[in-house]
Amino acid sequence: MSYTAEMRESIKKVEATRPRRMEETHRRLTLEEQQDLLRRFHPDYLREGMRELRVGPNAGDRTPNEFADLLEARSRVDPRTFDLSRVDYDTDVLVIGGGGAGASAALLAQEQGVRVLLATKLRFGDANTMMAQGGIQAADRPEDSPAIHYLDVIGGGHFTNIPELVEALVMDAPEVIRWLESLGCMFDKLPDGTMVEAHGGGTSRKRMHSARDYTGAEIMRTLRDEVRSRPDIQVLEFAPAIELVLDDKGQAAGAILMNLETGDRLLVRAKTVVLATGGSGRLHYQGFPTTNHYGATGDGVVIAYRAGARLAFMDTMQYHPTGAAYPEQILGLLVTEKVRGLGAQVVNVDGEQFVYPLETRDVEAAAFIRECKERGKGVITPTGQPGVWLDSPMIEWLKGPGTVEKALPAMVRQFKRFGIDIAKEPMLVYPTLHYQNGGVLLQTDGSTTVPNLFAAGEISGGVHGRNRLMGNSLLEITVFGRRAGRAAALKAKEVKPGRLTLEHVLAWERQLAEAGLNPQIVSPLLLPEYTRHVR
Ligand code: MEZ
Repeated sequence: MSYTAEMRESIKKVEATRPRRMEETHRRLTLEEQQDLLRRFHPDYLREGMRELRVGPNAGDRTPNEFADLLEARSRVDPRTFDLSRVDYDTDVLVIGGGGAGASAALLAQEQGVRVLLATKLRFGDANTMMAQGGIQAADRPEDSPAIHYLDVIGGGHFTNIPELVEALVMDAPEVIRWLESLGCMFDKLPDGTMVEAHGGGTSRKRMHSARDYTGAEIMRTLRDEVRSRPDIQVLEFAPAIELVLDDKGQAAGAILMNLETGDRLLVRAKTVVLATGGSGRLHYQGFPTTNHYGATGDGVVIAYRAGARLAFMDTMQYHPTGAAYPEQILGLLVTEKVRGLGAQVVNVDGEQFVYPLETRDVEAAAFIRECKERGKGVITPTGQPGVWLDSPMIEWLKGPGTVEKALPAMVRQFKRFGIDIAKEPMLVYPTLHYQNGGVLLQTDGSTTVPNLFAAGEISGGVHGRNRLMGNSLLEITVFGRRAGRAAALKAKEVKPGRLTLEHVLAWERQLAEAGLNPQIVSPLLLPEYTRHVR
């Protein structure tokens, strides 16, 4: 397929300015300029994109319309007729979610000697973890420290993050890297055995550990293999949770799962529950494409909210600046930030740099949108999609021939299928929905505001504040997955379970009615509309 004639004309300009640009870096924006850019161009600030919740613990808070509709929908379960006396599975810790956070939680829970059941909507490993590319942050070099990492995270989140959660994140990070290595994770290393570490947007030190540009896949492979090798962790695939079950003391006490093939309901009784169902990119806020896997429909947040869990930062989503804008077949797929970390600049239709390449993601994305929408300096594809150039051939000039193939094999293949050689030609990119900054409010041990309900990973809110830095999601899933798994297991040893009940679902129906709502849709969504075949 390759590029059209018009795009090739623009690429000539990119090539013409490259020698000059090699000598110059775009200046960084001041704080005032960043704030102005965000207010005017970041999708979070579009008023019509969000609405206030009318029921539940966060009534009055704003969240994207699509998420609000699901949070305020009806249950898939009829609480009047569901038979809670017929228990299909009995366990100590129920982990819901088969990505990196769920796997980490299951491992640490099992190490406490309790029974663990991990239930997941699709296959074990079908998760955003698998699709994370560029790396995982950890301050483990002499010139770095968790304190510096902390400052970067807080700065990246525009000083809105919950400080204790950030402290937990950065303090556990070096240990998490050692743990992953001990389980067999193969990080990139120099010939002398030291880790290759790079910059990401908003980092003041090189601390991004990677496995080429399939870091998430390598971490997920490692964690999944480890779970599979421990026979006392039971794994149930194609069994999404559709409702939490509480007991008559108001404690989380299990969940109702759905057999995705038959539609049958399965009741799991548990002493504690860890929710690790990931994000919600497949809700396509404001019509954005997404980097997320098909199951990212916000299910865990929905069922936690109905059970009374408080949410935080639900009005902020992350739009990754570099989603593929061309060819259309890969629209919205991730082009890793590592490309910019390796030195590639971002340029407009005339081949001019218009933003520092490693501003924090929200600022970078807003700058791309301004360049295309306000300044008219984007490149327009045959389907009308705007984009800007990510000048990947610069990496070969800066770091030597062959670097692109060596450091970015997944990217090379993603574009080669369409006749584009990213070592020689730039990639066309535009912001894509990547990550849910907010979610279920956590304590540092992963506990939530519902007794015996824990959460970890992208489902949670608070650690990143209003903007997450690259490489802190693979870190978050492992740090908080481990913490939640351990805490849930310890709690399970002392829990005195009560009688199972779905009273909270009845109470939810009453709240909807009192607010004058009569929603016709049911939630959780489970899969996006365009894959709809579930009962
Ligand atoms: O943390 C991320 O979101 C990540 C590593 C993405 C990327 O650009 O590669």
